[in-house]
Amino acid sequence: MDANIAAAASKHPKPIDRVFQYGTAGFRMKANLLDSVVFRVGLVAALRSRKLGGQTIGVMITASHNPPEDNGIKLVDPMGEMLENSWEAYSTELANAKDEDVVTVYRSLEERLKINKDEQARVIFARDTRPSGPKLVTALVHALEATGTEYTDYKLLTTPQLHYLTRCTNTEGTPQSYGEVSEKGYYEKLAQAFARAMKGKKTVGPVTIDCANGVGGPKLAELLKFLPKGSTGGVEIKIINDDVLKAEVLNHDCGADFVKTKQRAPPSSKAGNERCCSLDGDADRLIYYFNDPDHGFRLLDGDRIATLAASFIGDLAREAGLSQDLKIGVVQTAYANGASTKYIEKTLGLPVVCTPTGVKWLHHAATKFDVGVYFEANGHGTVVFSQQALKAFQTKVPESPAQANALETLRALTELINQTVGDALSDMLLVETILSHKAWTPKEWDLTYTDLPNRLVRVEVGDRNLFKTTDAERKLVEPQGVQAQIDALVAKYKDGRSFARASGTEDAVRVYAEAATRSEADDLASKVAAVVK
Ligand code: 16G
Ligand code: ZN
Repeated sequence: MDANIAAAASKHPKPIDRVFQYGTAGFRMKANLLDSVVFRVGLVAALRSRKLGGQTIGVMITASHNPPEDNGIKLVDPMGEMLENSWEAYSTELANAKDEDVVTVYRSLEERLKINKDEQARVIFARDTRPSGPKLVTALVHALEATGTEYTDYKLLTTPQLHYLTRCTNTEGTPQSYGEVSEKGYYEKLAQAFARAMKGKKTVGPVTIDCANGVGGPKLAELLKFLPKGSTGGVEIKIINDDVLKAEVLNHDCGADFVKTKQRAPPSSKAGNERCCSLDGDADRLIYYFNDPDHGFRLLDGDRIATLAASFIGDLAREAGLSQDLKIGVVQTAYANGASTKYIEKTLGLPVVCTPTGVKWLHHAATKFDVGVYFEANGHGTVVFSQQALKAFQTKVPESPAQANALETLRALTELINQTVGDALSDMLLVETILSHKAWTPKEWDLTYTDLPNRLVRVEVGDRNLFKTTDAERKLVEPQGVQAQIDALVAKYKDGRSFARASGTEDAVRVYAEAATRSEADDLASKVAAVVK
């Protein structure tokens, strides 16, 4: 086998002088640099599977909201979760090994991690619509074949679909079965749960969905075939930006990242005051928005989805007579608007936990609740339910028709929500369900609280690694003295809050600031940026 691995490795040489790092979202860069990385991640996937007794590991080839010429790769653990933290370092180690050392490092990891050489490795993988995908798949397959790994190529999928299939594969035939192990199984599960959760409620008008010209487009079109039709019990969906044939349009002037960072609708969107939403390039992020006749463009971001979901599920738990038994909480990052945090704590009466940026941190914190709602402001998030919550929804004997109703809706939500990872398609159906139950237009949703004006600035610095944070990235410990200067600035502004952190995906530091007025938020952000520079 060593000879096979060495021979295959030599077909995927590492670019000289490149240092790779498994970051917040795996490896991500210009696609033409990725060949050796993908090959070696294939080796890591095989090791990880064997380490876990032959459970199936997921591999996703995508660069999400990045431009079309980029690509990336990340690993999915057996229950559909992000790769365990310590393995990021092993992936980084193997990705940076010299070509001639690949086998040695592979065997050394096997030894250090006490991996059984005879265990059969199993991997499933998929990719998004980027033109570089098929070639990278070849590199991955070379690694899987050289290591004798059993594999299934699911071709084109959204990232959350691959997470779903990973979990289904590993739970098939057990009481924890997560669903049928097929793409069709995913659509059927979502569509059936949506029909149950809607319970014949009416959706208020159509929703326009911008698919970022990514893999979410064809997959949403597929999902539509399974969804109930008509505004009663169903939803009318208008798809835009679903061109996956022209490579250059992916994420270009559209998609969730464009809408969130530019704070405007995609130019291609002709929407009036109807609700619209945007997915990102691999359909794991979702942002809603609409045009308010009085106030113009209004963004309903991840914080809004979190508050909507938490309030709805909180109400259902109360109606079901379960609010005393279940701990419901919300997980956010420092980027969450201060007004959303206040609304959750004060109006909804629910606890909020803040974690560092990156889905793995939020997800982990959310699992500490019975119902853990987590969303990043950028639209990435989901809801996770504990075993105790699932059991309570199944076994609680209702004392009234209203209780029975609430329990049935809760059960449907646990099927509708993709609990493995944030899933734009599943989150969209969740939002549509909630708006229908509340008979809300986006305007009513928007009126639940008022965002504090805020500003995000990207600051180019000499070395971003000098910036070290604590307190869920809300405070800098290094460089020394910088935090004191930020504190002094913040103190001068009403409702002021600001933090600086090194980006995990770009060579820059990000500064976030919010304050009582637009001009104060802008002013605070630029002053803090000047301190950081
Ligand atoms: C990654 C994260 C995303 C986070 C972003 C922050 C995952 C799957 N993705 O894309 O959640 O918001 O990084 O980027 O965890 P930054 O560190 O450059 O600000
Ligand atoms: Zn994404």
